[in-house]
Amino acid sequence: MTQVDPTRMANAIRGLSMDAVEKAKSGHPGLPMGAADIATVLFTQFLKYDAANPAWPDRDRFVLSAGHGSMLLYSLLYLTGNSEMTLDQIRHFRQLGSLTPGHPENFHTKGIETTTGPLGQGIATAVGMALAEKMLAAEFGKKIVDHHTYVLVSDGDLMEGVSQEAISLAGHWRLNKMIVLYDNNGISIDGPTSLADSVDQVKRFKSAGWAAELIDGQDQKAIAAAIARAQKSNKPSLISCKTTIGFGAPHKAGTNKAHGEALGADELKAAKEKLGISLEPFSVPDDALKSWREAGARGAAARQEWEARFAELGPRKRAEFERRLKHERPASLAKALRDHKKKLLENPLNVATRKSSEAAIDAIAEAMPMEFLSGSADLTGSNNNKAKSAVAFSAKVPKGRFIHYGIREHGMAACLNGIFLHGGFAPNGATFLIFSDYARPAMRLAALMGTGVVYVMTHDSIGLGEDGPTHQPVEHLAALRAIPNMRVFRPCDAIEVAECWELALNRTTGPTVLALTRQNLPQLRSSTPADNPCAQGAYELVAVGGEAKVSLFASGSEVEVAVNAQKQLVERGISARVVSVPSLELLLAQPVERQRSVIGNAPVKIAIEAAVRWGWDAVIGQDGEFIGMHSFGASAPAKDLFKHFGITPEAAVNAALKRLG
Ligand SMILES: Cc1ncc(C[n+]2csc(CCOP(=O)(O)OP(=O)(O)O)c2C)c(N)n1
Repeated sequence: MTQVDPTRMANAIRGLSMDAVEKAKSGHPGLPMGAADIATVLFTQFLKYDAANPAWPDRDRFVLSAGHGSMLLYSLLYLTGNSEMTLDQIRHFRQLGSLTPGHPENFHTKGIETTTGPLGQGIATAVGMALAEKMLAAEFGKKIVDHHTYVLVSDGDLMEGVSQEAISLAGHWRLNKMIVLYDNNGISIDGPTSLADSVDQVKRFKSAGWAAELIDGQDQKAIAAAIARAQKSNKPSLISCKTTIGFGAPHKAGTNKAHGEALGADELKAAKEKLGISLEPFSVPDDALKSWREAGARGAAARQEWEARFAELGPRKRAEFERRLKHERPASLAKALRDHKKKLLENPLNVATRKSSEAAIDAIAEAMPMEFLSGSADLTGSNNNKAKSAVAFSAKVPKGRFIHYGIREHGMAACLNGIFLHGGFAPNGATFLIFSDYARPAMRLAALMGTGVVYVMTHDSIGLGEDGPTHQPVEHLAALRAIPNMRVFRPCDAIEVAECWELALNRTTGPTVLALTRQNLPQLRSSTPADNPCAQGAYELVAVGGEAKVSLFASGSEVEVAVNAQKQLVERGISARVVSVPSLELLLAQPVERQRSVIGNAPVKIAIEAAVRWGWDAVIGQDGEFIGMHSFGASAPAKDLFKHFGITPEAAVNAALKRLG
């Protein structure tokens, strides 16, 4: 190893970060300057990674939870020798098309583990990564899976509520290979954190079952000693590193002026002079760069040793590991669901879709027992997503494949992202649809990143009944459908449930919501075409010979309402058809021709959904009839509520008759 003063190594990060923010005239120099010593120690002495192979399976994960400090990460990628992260990319920080966007995007830049920026998400996602590591290590052995998850958090990360959910879970699960480095600079945007905070973070983490200590975060020896201690702990570890934001900037260091704007030419020059950095923009001394590159190549030997160990595995185990990490589904899954649907045709299941989902889950878990990973935010008995064969996961039972998340919807959703990003599992998490509100920030990130996670969201309308309007979603379907790359399925019966589960599990480029009922529903389908009719979002469930006068569109529990309305219309001599719409946004994403053929051109178009109208105009037109919710719900038995809010076959029939004159 080339011997270079480690402070000069850290200064390389500081110089690049200052210059990039200065050139972009936007960004956050304070965090990279303050946390440069932490990052230098971690990346040169501890982190197991190979810059030439950023996706090697047994690498340590590093998550920059405080995504606004992105220049820290970009500097590290460049310095350690990530082939795509050139100096030119750093010069184009925050510019269109560059690999250096404002906040780190894992789907955009190689070497970034997860997308961060919304504070708190990174640490919560990292818990999922550390959990996946523990589970996979128990299954495949420590020779194949044995890595740490390091996270750099800021004050803001630890103020966000989701961090509490995350650290509670990590402590409870004894995720001792998770090590959180806290950039404790006591400054946020408004000024000192004392304006709004007086939490003792060391005590807070200790009370959640972590090892925690406070150190001088500008002292590289102290940082190294603390990480070495953390690696030996049998608990997850917090290292609270007291740092100075904007370290080295003579006037702005230690103040909120260093947080989120360019330092300005004078301060930048003065900072560089103080730190002994060349005034030439974007320059790194040769010896420092050489030393950084050596650090980046340090892990190549570990990777090669891992590859040799991996090669010793039997061919079946090797293929299984590779398949799992690539998120490919086993052939047994398609067969299991085919058999399951066949059984449903023979013995129809007239139950709530949450119950028919449970039946589908039993079949799925049999086909992929170790990778299908369910969990619930304390509603297991209501969400029905625990397979009969599944055992509860715990610190002592790492092979368990059902996770009790406690009442932590947000932490659960972030954890699902981390599990998926780590690889090896097809995770789903469950709660009531109404509480998607509590999970939404992580769900949005799932859609942005394209993580193939599944949300089992039961109690999906006023049909849940007595719990009343606090628990009855009305705007949630529309709100979730509005998220780009989020797939929302609201299946109408046991067959659609099986079809939607299949689509959800095979969708590994984005998340899927399964909105399921509490109340019983009849099995409406009498065939299971091989091409899975749910795949196009909507299909004709009840056809009519010739031209239809009325087209009825519905999702989920209201498909039954539409089917009954259709019967009544036909009895009155009015030709009517029913289109089941398990996924409105998927229908609207089909080619126009396909949409036209499904929507048809009946003079009267009626949509029925026990939710708000948003989105349906694209199917029924602005002048179409909508039978659904126009307000919050109410507390009463479900049957009374559907009548009270006018979501009945009679209401649909009356609307059609009125239109037809
Ligand atoms: C959920 C969320 N809320 C608000 C913001 C906007 N924001 C970005 S950084 C920040 C706080 C900065 O303080 P700190 O976390 O201590 O970072 P530092 O000042 O040390 O860079 C805020 C409020 C955000 N990114 N995410």
